Amino acid sequence: MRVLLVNTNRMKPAIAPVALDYLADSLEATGCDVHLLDLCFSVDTDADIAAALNRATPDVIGLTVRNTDDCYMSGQAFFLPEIRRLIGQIRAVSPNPVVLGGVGFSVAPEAILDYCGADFGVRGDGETALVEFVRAFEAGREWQSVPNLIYRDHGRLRQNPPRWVDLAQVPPRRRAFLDNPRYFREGGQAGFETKRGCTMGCIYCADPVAKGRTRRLAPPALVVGELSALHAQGIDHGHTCDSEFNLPLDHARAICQAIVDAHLGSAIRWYAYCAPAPFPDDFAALCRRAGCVGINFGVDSGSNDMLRRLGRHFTADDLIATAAACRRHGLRFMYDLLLGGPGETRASVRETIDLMRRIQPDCVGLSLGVRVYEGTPLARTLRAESELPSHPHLHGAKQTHPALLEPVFYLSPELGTDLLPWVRESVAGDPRFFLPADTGANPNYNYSENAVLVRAIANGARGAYWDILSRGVGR
Ligand code: B12
Repeated sequence: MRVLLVNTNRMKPAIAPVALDYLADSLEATGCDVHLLDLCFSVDTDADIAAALNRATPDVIGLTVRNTDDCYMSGQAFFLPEIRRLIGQIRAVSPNPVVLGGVGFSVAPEAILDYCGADFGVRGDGETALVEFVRAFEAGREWQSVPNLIYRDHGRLRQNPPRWVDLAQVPPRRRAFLDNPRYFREGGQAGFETKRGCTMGCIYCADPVAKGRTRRLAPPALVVGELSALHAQGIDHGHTCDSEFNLPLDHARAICQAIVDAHLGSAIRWYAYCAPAPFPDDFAALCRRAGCVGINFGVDSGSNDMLRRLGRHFTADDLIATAAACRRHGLRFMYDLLLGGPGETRASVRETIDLMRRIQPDCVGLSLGVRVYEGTPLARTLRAESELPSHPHLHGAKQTHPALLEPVFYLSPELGTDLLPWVRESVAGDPRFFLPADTGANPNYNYSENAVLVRAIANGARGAYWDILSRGVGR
């Protein structure tokens, strides 16, 4: 069977769709002939679609939808209309099934499938599901046995029960399907994954919705093999693709130790998303020995009251201790804020900004307004208060799909109006704070179409985007 895998993410700097490397490995291991259409670098998407379909004559066409939108209140880029249009172009050339998958897709899979007019969808892990879908399609079998599959049955959408992939059973990750060297040249880093799933209860987060709550841990040898494969292609800067690398801590330790044992710690510099706790001192030391050079901590707030409301499991004291551990072991670190959630006031924002000024992380990413995603506790609470999407405290798209597809953001009414000038003033020109693009001198904390980053990477900058921006490269 011939399968065409299509990358639909065209944001710049270019981020490789890691998923397609993984899916290609699994499909090829079962004898499929797999082709790539990477629209990220395309200058004429319609011509490239026609050419790829004519060349590959695929039996199945799979599109990855990593991002439905940029998840940033002052940006509000919404990608699904373009993906719907691309599917229209595909249909004009090929009658064969179009399958959607990806983390963005998996947040609201049925609604997105319907919106985009695709034939099938896979929610969550794709390795087994896509292989089994292709087999079922080839054999003309029914769809019921294909895990995670969404399909139409007599005009109604049905979703098969999920089956999580056992990451000890996937083939070695060769990282050879995509043009990873080009992504490295133009995107400055390569993603790699150490686990899936999140058990935390943060009220706004779409990760448990898209990835499930069951943790699937990648064996350390799989991760080391993947990093070696990237390194052999000249790629020496990486970024984890997990929700929070240090949860569970034992697994993160095992990954770091395996990287050290494989002598990759001095060859590769990598960055991770982490939770602010647990982050013990010896773990910080081990991370550094394993080649980790920087961490983006999902902090959200410096107010204990807000942390509790957001469903976070740590306190402001943890932020102080974690910062000290990073400093002691030479890790650069960023604290990521999510301001404006339920209960946020100007006093709690002030408290947070003051704490950041005291702690002095290398930089502070400031997002204002909380993207409300279908399936999250926040969406449920807001729905109980008022009909969605017409809830009075939702901002953004004037009209949005009932499944909240177009970007909408919650902003606490207690914050009042004219917020951005006030935030800018509170930050008082401190260049460590990354703000929305329209706020002037500070670095723009939206990595979608970020021209400063694109330029810096073209000039040789490598690493996590916050690190590149905070070093002032390209400014
Ligand atoms: C790591 C990461 C980053 C890193 C990337 C590092 C790197 N070099 O890869 C950085 C920091 C750069 C980043 C930036 C951004 N990110 Co980001 N990122 C992630 C994260 C944590 C991992 C993505 C990933 O690669 N996962 C690993 C792969 C293997 O998983 P996967 O794509 O889900 O694929 C699996 C399945 O979905 C399925 N599958 C995938 N495709 C297909 C296709 C088919 C046909 C099938 C059948 C199955 C299938 O199979 C795969 C294997 O099982 C996700 C959240 C998450 N936990 O996934 C957010 C996430 C993707 N990011 C998000 C956003 C918004 C952004 C930004 C736009 C933020 C901003 N405004 O700046 C930018 C965009 C950057 C860009 N230029 O593209 C959102 C997207 C939300 C949405 N609904 O659109 C996410 C989901 C986080 C969130 N919950 O809000 N990000």
